[in-house]
Amino acid sequence: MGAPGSGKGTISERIIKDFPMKHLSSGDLLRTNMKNKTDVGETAKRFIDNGHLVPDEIMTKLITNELSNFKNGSWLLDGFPRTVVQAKDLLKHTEIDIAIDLNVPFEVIIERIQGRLVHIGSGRVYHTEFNPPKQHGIDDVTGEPLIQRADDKPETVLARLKAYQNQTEPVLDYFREKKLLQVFTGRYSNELWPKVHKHLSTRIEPLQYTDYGTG
Ligand code: G5P
Ligand code: MG
Repeated sequence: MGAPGSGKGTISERIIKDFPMKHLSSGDLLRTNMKNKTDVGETAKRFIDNGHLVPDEIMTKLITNELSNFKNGSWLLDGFPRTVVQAKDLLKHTEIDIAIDLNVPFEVIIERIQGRLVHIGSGRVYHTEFNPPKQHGIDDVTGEPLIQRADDKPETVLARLKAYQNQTEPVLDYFREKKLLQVFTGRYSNELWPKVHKHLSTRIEPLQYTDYGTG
């Protein structure tokens, strides 16, 4: 859990490097569908481009379908659930052990999102200063071009933050009541990372600990 730009993708990449887990990002899945012009992608685009959430029934179907491929082993959901309806549907479908919330101030987020570059094929995220690619505008792994997300325009970011406050913050209370929620507060992913690693290690044996410093 975490607002747009709070670092869910960044921390997720670190988690799957250090823990034996699979990563499923609802946003990456939607962007792949948009790129491939599937029916889901075409419908989702209308909502995403305006900074609105995609309707619950589409999202729940999409994610629970994908989760059925992850029957064995541990997995990490990034960006789902985003409404209380989605959270209830998820728990009807499966159990979860931990909900992590990255609580980063909105003013930090707005500044960060302006510098984001993404590789659509893999979902890898970069930042012009915080995490620059080795070669400007090029993905380190595939050599393919990086893009700025269409929904990272300032006015769309504001709509996304509003959707987060109205529709997603109540999910935090839902998980808190179920005693699943752990909140990590800070301004930098490097500051949150060791705490997230430690907390996850209480439930799943890490493969290693990668140190990114603290600044
Ligand atoms: P997404 O794709 O899930 P958002 O809006 O939730 O999109 P987003 O924007 O992907 O979240 P993030 O993953 O939380 O952000 O953050 P990130 O990409 O790791 O970090 C943001 C930037 O900051 C990057 O450039 C990163 O390098 C940099 N950064 C990270 N840490 C630091 C730091 O410490 N310092 C600095 N300087 N920079 C840093 O969803 C997109 C849309 O899909 C739909 C919605 O329309 C949504 O708006 N959608 C759903 N709709 C309904 N239900 C769902 N469940 C949905 N899921 C997606
Ligand atoms: Mg993301």
